[in-house]
Amino acid sequence: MKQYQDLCKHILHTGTKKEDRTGTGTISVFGYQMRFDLKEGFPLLTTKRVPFRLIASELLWFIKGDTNIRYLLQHNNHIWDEWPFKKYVESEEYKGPDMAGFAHRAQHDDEFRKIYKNELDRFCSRILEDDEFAEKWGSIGAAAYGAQWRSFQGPYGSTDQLKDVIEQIKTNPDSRRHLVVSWNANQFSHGEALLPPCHTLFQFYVADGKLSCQLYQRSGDVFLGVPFNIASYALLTHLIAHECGLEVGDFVHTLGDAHLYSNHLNQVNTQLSRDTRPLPKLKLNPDVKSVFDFEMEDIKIEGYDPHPAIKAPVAV
Ligand code: DHF
Ligand code: TMP
Repeated sequence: MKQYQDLCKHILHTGTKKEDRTGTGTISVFGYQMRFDLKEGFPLLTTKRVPFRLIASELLWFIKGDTNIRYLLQHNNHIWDEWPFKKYVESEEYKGPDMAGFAHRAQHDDEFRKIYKNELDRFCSRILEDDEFAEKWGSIGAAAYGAQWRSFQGPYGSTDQLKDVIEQIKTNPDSRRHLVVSWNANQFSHGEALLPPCHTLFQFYVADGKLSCQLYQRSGDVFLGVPFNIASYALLTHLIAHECGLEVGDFVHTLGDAHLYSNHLNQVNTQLSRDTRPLPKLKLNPDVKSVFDFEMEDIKIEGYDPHPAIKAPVAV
């Protein structure tokens, strides 16, 4: 995927050093757009292995309207653990060893890392086993994606944006209003979200029997989050096209603050030194008709032959 390599190079060559909320430091640019023709293959990076299984289970979690990490843990998906964990260890209810600044400390202090991993494991086990604990501490916030897509709250009640947009694509394909918005300014300004949504808005477009999608992402962690986000929206576009009897068109990815964290630069350079390989193909179970009925076993990726995975710490 040359588009992604070009984005990394663009940030390295033209980006500005910028501090950030997590205290890690970034190189950043403002405003960037990539376009992927989904007919040319499924846009999963080949210059490092990206765990598609985690992307698919996260997307099914959003589609279900779920915001509790219990579903992810049941699918052995740990990409969201740190944020509910942070809320828990900063609360009155937490009585264990001090976890202040755990993400930074775990990177530099081996002794601490063991204690932290142990606490995080215990947290995850309790989310899985204890309903009350999961209810109280497992949520990534009532203003998170799943809730915004399926039950957007407003003065007129709740709106199922995803269901509505699919219905509109079927019945009124030429509409210029096929939008889903996750940015509920009112809700998170009142402390509802642990992380205000990064992918803030997406729009569909139908022409020549093909479904295209554009995402506006306000903030993009180009090494860790963005490869997931590209594949996730590509998969969503495929699922909706499948239900609506359309072919897939383009995925257009527009980024606001597109950044490389200062502790991801070696990893990015390794990635840039590798050749891109042919893209894999997505195979959906033809017997499943509705976006809302897909399960993990109905979604397969074929012909994925990437370079090895590259580890990097996530900024919390
Ligand atoms: N915060 C930050 N700073 N960056 C993010 O990308 C991010 N993404 C979130 C939540 N908060 C975030 C949700 N999505 C990973 C990928 C996506 C993601 C969260 C984490 C990640 O760590 N990916 C690893 C593999 C992880 C694993 O195998 O469990 C990777 O190498 O791609
Ligand atoms: P921010 O809220 O301060 O912008 O921090 C969010 C960080 O998470 C930022 O580095 C972007 C990154 N991110 C992604 O890149 N993709 C995602 O899907 C999510 C949830 C976060």
